[in-house]
Amino acid sequence: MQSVLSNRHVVEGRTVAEMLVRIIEYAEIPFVFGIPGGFIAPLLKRLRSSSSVIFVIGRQETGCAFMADGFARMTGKPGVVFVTSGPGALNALTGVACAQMGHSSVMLISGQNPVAHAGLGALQEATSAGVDIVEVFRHATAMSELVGSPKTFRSRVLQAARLCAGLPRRAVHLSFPLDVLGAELDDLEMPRAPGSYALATPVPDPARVRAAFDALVAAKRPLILLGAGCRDALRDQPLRRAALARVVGKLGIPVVTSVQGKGLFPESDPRSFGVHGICGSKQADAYVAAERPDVLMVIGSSLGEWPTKSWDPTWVPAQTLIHVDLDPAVIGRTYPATNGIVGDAAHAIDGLIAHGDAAPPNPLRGTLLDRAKAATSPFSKPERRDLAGAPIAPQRLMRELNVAMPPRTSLFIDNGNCIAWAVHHLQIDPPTEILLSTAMASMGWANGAVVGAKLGAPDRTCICLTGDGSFLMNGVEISTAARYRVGAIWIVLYDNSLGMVNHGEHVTGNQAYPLDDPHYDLGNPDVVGFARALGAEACWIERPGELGPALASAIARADTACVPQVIAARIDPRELPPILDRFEAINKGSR
Ligand SMILES: Cc1ncc(C[n+]2csc(CCOP(=O)(O)OP(=O)(O)O)c2C)c(N)n1
Repeated sequence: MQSVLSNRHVVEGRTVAEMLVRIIEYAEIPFVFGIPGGFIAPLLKRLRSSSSVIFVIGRQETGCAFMADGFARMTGKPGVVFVTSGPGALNALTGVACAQMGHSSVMLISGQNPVAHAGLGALQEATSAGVDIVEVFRHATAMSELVGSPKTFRSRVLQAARLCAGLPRRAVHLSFPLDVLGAELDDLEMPRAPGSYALATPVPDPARVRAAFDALVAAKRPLILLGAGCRDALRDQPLRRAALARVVGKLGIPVVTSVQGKGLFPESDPRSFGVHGICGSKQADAYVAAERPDVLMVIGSSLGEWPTKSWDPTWVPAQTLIHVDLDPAVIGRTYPATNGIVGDAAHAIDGLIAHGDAAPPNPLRGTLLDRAKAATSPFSKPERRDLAGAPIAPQRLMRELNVAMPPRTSLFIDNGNCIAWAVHHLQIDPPTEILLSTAMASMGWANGAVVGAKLGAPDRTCICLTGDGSFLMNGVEISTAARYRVGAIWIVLYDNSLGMVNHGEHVTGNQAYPLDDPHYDLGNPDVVGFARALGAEACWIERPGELGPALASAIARADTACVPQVIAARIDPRELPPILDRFEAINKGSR
């Protein structure tokens, strides 16, 4: 029965649990990730009878939250996770916190003991008599609340949906006592798509954008930095991307991205100087060192540790820093902004494009930029990209990966040396994209995220690039992928070590420990055997030249047979990852 309010709908089923699943159905969210447990029994029962929502049962709740994060990033819809109280919720904590810090829409729904048992020592007690799950998540999400009565159900769910689906995206948590899940609702009216209740994003003040544009044009050495906050503005927006490239080309303004924004602006574009920051491009470093930008416009980056090279003060102009962000709290946080603009990236970029199209070209500056780029390689040790022999040099492997990835690849980078290899050595052009979770930087993140991503975007090639330690931590979600026939692909950098830690200690310990020191070695795990046992098709590659054919056949099998694919590459642990500035920053911080 249709309500008198056109955007509201009367739903079938009377209980809170039935309503909750119904809302997910109406929002056209096809998957809920999670692991069952007694305190969410009414939700599980309702999920069994859903005709449009599949319950993707993961192997560990952290992985479920990672999967939801990957799904959300691919689809723009919230990734929903159902877990039980106590260990179920606690296991999800790291994954949910990664989503919160990575601006990804993840909604965690946990169950807990019935209200009548609160404080009486229930199994997996979720109040302060046990582990207070709502409080735990309050410190790691944008909202964590107990829905203690059917009467507050509607307002809490709408509030959570608003926060989760609006920009900037966030993680939220709602916890339901078992008896509340089973309780009947008086009011069955709910919005058809709760996400549509997300607040409109603030539009940047046009006068300030104009002033920013004028400053860039008047500058002697301008620079634009695009962060991950530009993803919605530039992903799947070829016209806006092309227009931006046209304008910065015409005006001779170089563009860098943050680590998280890598590839949002095509890195092969003549005006791109790659990533500025830890593991970034040597062309970006050379440009800011030689030219010392006098006007810097930052769009959609919170200017945290990565893009600022651990808050290096030297590259940021004192006179003119224009900083555009949705979150006023980050504007001017690291460096004083002379023109702080609260608003979304799309409008800011569109403003620059409109003014730029009307402005005269500056071919002279373009020539200077061409020269600056030609003078420096983007790579710290370019010759190592050609290394032959086994084990494979990671630099060489990245070079080969760049060629082997088909267009429209979504490459999820885990946390370990693979960040450094990928961020420094890959050149990413849309529609291929690179996704990272470098704020929380949890090992294992990409291993789960790639599964949710491929579920959300089956037409894309979804690859997880991971170290072997991270693979052992969360690669178990291969079993989930096999169970639900998800053709996600893993490339495992196999060095039999927690390499990043060993390399960091090598560099900061005056080389007291060799690069292949066995202290952090993993005991030669057979990761190919592990992957096969979980249901993947898997192979080793040992030498340069083997990745291309292996990846081509993995992609074909992933998409035709829908079987997860794992390629384990034996890499040389003696190659130093290009992340030495971060090792040095840690070293300084510990003194
Ligand atoms: C959950 C978690 N635990 C510990 C760390 C600290 N840490 C960062 S990288 C790393 C080693 C990763 O090893 P591996 O996945 O094998 O990648 P490699 O660096 O060898 O390429 C560790 C322990 C972390 N980031 N996340």
